Amino acid sequence: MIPSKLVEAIRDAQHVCVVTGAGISAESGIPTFREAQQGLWEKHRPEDLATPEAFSRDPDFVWQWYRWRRQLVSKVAPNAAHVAIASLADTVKTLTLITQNVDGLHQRAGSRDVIEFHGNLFVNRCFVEGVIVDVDDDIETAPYCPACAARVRPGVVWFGEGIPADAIQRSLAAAAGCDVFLAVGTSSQVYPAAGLAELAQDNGACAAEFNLEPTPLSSQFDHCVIGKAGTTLPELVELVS
Ligand code: BV8
Repeated sequence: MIPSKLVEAIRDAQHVCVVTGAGISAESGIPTFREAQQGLWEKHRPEDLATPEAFSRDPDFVWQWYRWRRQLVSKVAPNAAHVAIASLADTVKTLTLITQNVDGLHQRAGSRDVIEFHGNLFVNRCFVEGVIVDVDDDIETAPYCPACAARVRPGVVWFGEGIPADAIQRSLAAAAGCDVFLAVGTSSQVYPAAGLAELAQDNGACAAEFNLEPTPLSSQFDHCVIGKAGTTLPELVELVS
């Protein structure tokens, strides 16, 4: 059930800011971070694998986890929630889409100018220089940088690493400047991404959470829409259009 006040707020909005998390890709078949890890990595928490320390310790093991995720993402398609957000951008005056996901599914659903807050699975960087490198990444072991021979890592933001300057600047501006803020499919546990909702509300935005279940931040939102994003987002777009 989408609150009519939320529909009206979006219709009247000059700027809508949407932040998505792993839950929006769940119906495409991508396991979320909170679900038990699978296969080789089932004994490891993502927080322990997605770190520079883990990569330094065992680059090939961490590399294989990302390769497995790239292969999985390559086999799936965006779902109705991704498509709904892409069409919402054509319905409202200005929409800023910030995603914590690294799967590129928003872009494949037609969203443009997506802010990839935590980078992208399909970009590779030199572990030492940080620059993007063009390597064959469909191999079992972490490649070597063609320039300096250091190991190559996935172009994602790991725990303990800063958010790319452009992404954080654009996201803070959008959260502080929007009239409506939507948090979709995120457990709101990872910062600074999880702090964007509060920044939006501190600046007068109406904030709504779209999730399967309540999260630690649910009580701070103006609206909480419970349900699968693949159902609730298309319903929202239908009502707003
Ligand atoms: C930073 C990319 C500082 C990699 C990710 C010690 C040192 C430094 C920092 C910290 C520290 N201790 C804590 C921190 C802060 C840390 C943090 O927040 N830790 C947490 C664990 C407490 N943050 C950081 O480290 C960040 N950097 O602080 O840097 C700094 C500053 C300057 C200079 C240097 C350093 C960087 C964090 C980025 C980590 N990288 N991803 C990769 O993908 O491998 S995080 C990763 O996890 C995701 O990107 C996402 O952000 C997060 C998972 O969250 P969700 O997306 O919400 O997914 P989750 O599974 O949790 O939840 C899914 C939700 O969907 C659920 O609520 C579920 O109910 C719902 N759902 C499921 N199905 C559906 C659905 N909803 C709707 N429909 C459905 N069908």
